[in-house]
Amino acid sequence: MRLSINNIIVLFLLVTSASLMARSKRVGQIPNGGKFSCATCHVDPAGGGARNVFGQEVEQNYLDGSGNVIWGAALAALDSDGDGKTNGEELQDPNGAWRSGDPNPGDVALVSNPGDPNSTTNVQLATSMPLRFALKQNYPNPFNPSTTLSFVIPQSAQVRLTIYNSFGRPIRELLNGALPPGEHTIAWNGLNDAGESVGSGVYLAKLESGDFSRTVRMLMIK
Ligand SMILES: [Ca+2]
Ligand SMILES: [Ca+2]
Repeated sequence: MRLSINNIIVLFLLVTSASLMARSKRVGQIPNGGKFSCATCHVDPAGGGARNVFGQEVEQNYLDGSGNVIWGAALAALDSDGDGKTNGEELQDPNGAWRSGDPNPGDVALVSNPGDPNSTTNVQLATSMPLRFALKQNYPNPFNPSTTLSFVIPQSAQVRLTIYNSFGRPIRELLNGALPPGEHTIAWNGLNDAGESVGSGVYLAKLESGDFSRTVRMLMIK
């Protein structure tokens, strides 16, 4: 049979639309896949041709037998483009819990491209838990001569961090002032307010902010 021009055009359109459908189907198999559409997986934003690093990862390891994207914890945990954010963080689904057909997770404005290292979300994940007050155990512990304390405050607040000796007497005010929300780290060099090196023993670090108060025990061993 000789193919007429019309037949060739119809054939071409069928093949093209089939491949376009396959592509747009895969966009729907990635959380917030519509944000960058084909550019999520392809170098050319119009789609087709070479895949970017995320697209290569998906093609090589995360397609099932029918060519469907296997989105889940494993793919979400990788940082395909090496920009310091996991694929899941970039797509607002850090744990890979989203499934095709679910509403898009997180905040679409914060979605960045997992295949483009120049596209990075710098904003706190909209899906992450709200920050809560916390004071972490000092590190190292036991320590000599210095140790580090980390704490989290959920909003801008007046914060005081004081070191007490084992008799409950304050010996060093490490911090007393307003801080922005987030995690903060401060070192204690083992000196008291008089600038003297303290001796071996148990010390307490107490974080206070509004109604919040938390204490950790620290051990200095010389
Ligand atoms: Ca990344
Ligand atoms: Ca990126």
